[in-house]
Amino acid sequence: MRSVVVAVLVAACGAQLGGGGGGSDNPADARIDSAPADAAIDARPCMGGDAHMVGPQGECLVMFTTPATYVNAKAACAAINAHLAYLKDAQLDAAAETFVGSANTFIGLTDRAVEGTFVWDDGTPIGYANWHTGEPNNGGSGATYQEDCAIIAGARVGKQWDDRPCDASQVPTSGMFAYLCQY
Ligand SMILES: [Ca+2]
Ligand SMILES: [Ca+2]
Repeated sequence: MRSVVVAVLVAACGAQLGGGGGGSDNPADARIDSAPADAAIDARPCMGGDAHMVGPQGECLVMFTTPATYVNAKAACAAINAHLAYLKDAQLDAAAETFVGSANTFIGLTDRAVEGTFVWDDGTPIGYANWHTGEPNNGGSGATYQEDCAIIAGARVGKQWDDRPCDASQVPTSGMFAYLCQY
């Protein structure tokens, strides 16, 4: 049974890669090899949220505009078998920043584990980054609170990323934002 599932996955992946032409098959193979047997390539249609769009690599980005804490936003993404967005390249980041408009929007990037070291929620160290000038600043000098969760700063001129409080426990007027899920 398992070999049948893998064969289907390989076939589906081959079909996806077919349009690109000439690319190496190795990354896709590695993904299949390391995936749990039941982790099918996500063939769901892109849907849900207050708005959704298909990203440059076929990702589905799902926008929720009702402000939530980072923890609740992360849980809400998990509830639709998604995760807070990982904007690991400029192409996806640009698409996401346009998509969220002027809303300050949580993505799946924090330095909650080690202050000053931002990692994506899947444990990947930050590579591509698009911080707003002066960010991340953990609230700036003299701040009496922590900023450990990254947002697309939709409300700032030029947007880009900013670290903000993960919830409203330390700053009642901050810490709850719209959020962007991805699958
Ligand atoms: Ca921080
Ligand atoms: Ca900041």
